[in-house]
This record gives sequence, C-alpha cells and structure tokens, in this order.
Amino acid sequence: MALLNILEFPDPRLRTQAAPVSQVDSRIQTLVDDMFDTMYAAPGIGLAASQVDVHERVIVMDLTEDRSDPKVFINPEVSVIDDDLGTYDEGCLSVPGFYETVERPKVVEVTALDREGQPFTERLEGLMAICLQHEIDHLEGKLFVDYLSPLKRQRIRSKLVKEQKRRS
Ligand code: QAP
Ligand code: CO
Repeated sequence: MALLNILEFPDPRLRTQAAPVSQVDSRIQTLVDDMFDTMYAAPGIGLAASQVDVHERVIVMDLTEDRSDPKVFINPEVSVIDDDLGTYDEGCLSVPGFYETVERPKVVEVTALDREGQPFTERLEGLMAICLQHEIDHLEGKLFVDYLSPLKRQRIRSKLVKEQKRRS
C-alpha cells in the first residue's frame, strides 16, 4: 500500500505528454496498485499516471461506491462511435474543489491493455465514457479546465495558487 502525491493545477508537470508503456511488468503493476490506493484514499473515480508525476500511459478507474469494479487501461486508444455529444459537471483530483460543465462524445470504443498486459476492447457510454476521455486527456497533458473560458480558468488558477501557498 502506497499513497502517491497528486499534482495540482497549475503545476507545469501536468502538461507533460505521457509515453506508451513498452512492457506491462511488475514495475507497472506496482504503479497500478499504488494508483488505486491513491485514488480510493482521495477519494476519486479516476486517476491518470500523469497526475502522480509518472508520465506513462496508465489509467485506473472505479465508478462504484464500494470499490467493486476496478478498471485498468494501459496504452488506451479511443475512437468515437458517433458524434452525439453530452455534457457533465466534471471534477478532477488535480483541480480540487471545482466542478464545471464539459461537453464530450457520449459513446466511445476503447482498446487497451489490462493489468496483466492482455489487450481488450470495450464500448463505453455514460460516466465511464466521460471519465475515460477525461483521463486520456491527462496523458496528453490536457485538463478539463482547458475546455472552459479563459476567465473561468484564470479564476480557478488564482484560487488554487492561493490555497497552495497557504498550505506550504
Ligand atoms: C475524473 O475525478 C472525472 O474536486 C475523476 O475536492 C470526474 O475522481 C471524470 C475529486 C467527473 C468525469 C467526471 C474532486 C475529489 C475527485 C474534487 C475525480 C475533490 C475531491 C475527482
Ligand atoms: Co482529472
């Protein structure tokens, strides 16, 4: 059991593009396990490795209240099934305390490797589809605040910087 430090906006390390995982070995499995510990402790429903300053393409997710459906996506590739868009009030462990409406495709298909390095393909919709797209954005160095107006983003940035200074 290990808790990892979660980077917070506007930390520039969150802008790093993550590299593909070349081999799902015990190092990656330990990272996955530590990411679940960190996400469940927060608590959160999704976490990308970028958020814990590991710039490799690894995502963990569990939308259930009782932590009964842990999902791992390594090197995820997502394709949009149709161009039907939906909105959701998204949050992020790297943007604590802020929730804003973001629009994304409603249904996607993902191909990825699981914790054992086995490839799988799944069609996702609802919160699963939203959360996966949000987490894949992290791997590209993108945050949900990037979809907001510059004014809203700047307000969130100022409040978080103030809070971070207060804590340090
Ligand atoms: C990403 O976010 C997500 O502000 C996962 O104070 C969220 O787990 C994708 C959290 C919603 C789509 C929709 C946020 C915890 C957790 C906070 C999270 C906070 C404490 C966020
Ligand atoms: Co996030």
